[in-house]
Amino acid sequence: MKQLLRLMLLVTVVSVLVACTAAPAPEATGNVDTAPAADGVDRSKLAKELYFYNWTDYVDPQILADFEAEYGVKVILDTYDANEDMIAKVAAGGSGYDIAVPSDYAVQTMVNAGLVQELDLSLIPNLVHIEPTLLNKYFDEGNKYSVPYMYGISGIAYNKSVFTATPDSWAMIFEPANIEQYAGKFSMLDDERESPGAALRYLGKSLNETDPEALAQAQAILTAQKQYLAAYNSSDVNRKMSSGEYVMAHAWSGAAMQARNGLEGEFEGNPDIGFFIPKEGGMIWMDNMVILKDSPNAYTAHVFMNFVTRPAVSAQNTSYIGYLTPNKDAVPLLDQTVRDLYAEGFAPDAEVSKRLEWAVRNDETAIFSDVWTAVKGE
Ligand code: SPD
Repeated sequence: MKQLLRLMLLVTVVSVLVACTAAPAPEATGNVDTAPAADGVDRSKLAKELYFYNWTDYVDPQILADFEAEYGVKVILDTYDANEDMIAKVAAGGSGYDIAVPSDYAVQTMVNAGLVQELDLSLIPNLVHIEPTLLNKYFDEGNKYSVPYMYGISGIAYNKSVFTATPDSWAMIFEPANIEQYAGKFSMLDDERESPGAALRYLGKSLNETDPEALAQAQAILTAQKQYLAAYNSSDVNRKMSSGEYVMAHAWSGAAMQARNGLEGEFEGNPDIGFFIPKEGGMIWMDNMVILKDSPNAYTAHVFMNFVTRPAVSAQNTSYIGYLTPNKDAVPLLDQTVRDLYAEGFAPDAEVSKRLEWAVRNDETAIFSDVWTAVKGE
């Protein structure tokens, strides 16, 4: 009996020791000095690190440094260049990321696949600064899962010193007679919704068209174009346009803006770069912060989302990356250079807005993966 009691005592002592020395949980390991501060953030609940999975060239490093200075949380950034790549990595499980930034239709995909968690909107009061028409969008009514990060448009970036006439059509980048002479000097976005979508608009169709005949025509346009392309490229169009390696490119507005304006600390801008949305129309899209279902640091992720949605932070971030902020109270704070370039076509005016279309996701749109695989020959 005595031996049994001794054994039980030993087990209890060992358990207590293990509990005291075991690795701490991911969150609540950071700053344990204060209770909730005036800003409502409970520092004792913050993690030391936050894992942010975002698009390439899509955040000003300074705002990450500012977040760390204010909250003591280091943001570890990893990047991707396509929604589908990001989703595949997250879906595989154990990614370790806390926040990702899917585009509109990809938010729906992630919600349907159970990859994201519902937000506690009481922790994101800065949502009041978001332009109301960019909340409650079709891909996340009520913003139960996502907070708008940046939006943009997809068109053609071009070098004005090469093209003397002002271009206005997708023919510039699709018509064999126009592109032969620029073989190896232009690219299309490496994106299963963007490039087929551009070809569909060139054909006068919706970029969400899934009619097999229309898709076959779009596929034929892309296949005929392929031999002249330098690459399908979504990662460094900004650098290659800026350096002159490409003379034109299917591009996101912010990548074109970076080619024109430069990216501080990364590369110089090129004053000859222009950007336009073809008369046949193009895509408008919005990228949104979500917290992954298996995020180890969900409280800290909410605090980061609220920080990024402060008007001054969003304005600084937008002035650096050159996309469009959904934050209405950040707009008056943007750099004048960026606002001047918006007026030159790097943002849509009322007229251009009429020919923009959002990508939607439904049971039929999975066919775009097949079209894209066939075009790329993978
Ligand atoms: N380099 C940042 C790119 C952001 C692009 N957003 C995705 C648009 C998807 N149609």
